[in-house]
Amino acid sequence: MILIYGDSQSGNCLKVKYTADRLAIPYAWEEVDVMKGESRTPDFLEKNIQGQVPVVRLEDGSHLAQSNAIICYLARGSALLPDDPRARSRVDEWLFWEQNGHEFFVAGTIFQTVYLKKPFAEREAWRVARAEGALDLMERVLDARPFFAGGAMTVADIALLAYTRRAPLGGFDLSGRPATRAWITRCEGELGLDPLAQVQ
Ligand SMILES: N[C@@H](CCC(=O)N[C@@H](CS)C(=O)NCC(=O)O)C(=O)O
Repeated sequence: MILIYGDSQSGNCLKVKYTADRLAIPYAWEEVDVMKGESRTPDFLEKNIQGQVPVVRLEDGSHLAQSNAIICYLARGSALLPDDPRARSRVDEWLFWEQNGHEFFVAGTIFQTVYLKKPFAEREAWRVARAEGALDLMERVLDARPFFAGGAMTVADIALLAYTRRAPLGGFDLSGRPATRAWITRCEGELGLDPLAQVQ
């Protein structure tokens, strides 16, 4: 059985949980408290030299880090990750954007409000502006199609869902983004997630 090292407040870690649950992959979960520095101990750095969660110990005893690498590995051969090279490239496009154009801004803001307990008024304006832009971009995409890579849910949606459904925790208002809210509901339905969790 695989072992997921994760922080259950972290969207990057929840991506891995959502994917494993969806694919009925058995796993054990070991909680790592990043705020206590548990991802930076010598023992943890042996598992992931990058000093971050999520990390997964695979069946062969090796470790794999980076949330999007992990979910692609878990989803190989399933409908969540198409085999066709062009279809796969559409999934990759959004996975890369999630890390470079969304996570740093949206998750970075949520980190400040949830982990550091900053009031919304003290969020970093530049980061919030970039996050709002990312959420606006998502709204435009989802106005035109039901899922990021086309007509069916893929790991690209799971990657983007993790922090977008928790965006209100960072002070982001999704009420004026109906296509995004409908997509969140669609993904939550596919993944069997409690809709209330998006604002917890
Ligand atoms: N790009 C990485 C980001 C991982 C990441 O930022 N992990 C955070 C928790 S969400 C962490 O472990 N922070 C603790 C640290 O950097 O010491 C991924 O997608 O897995």
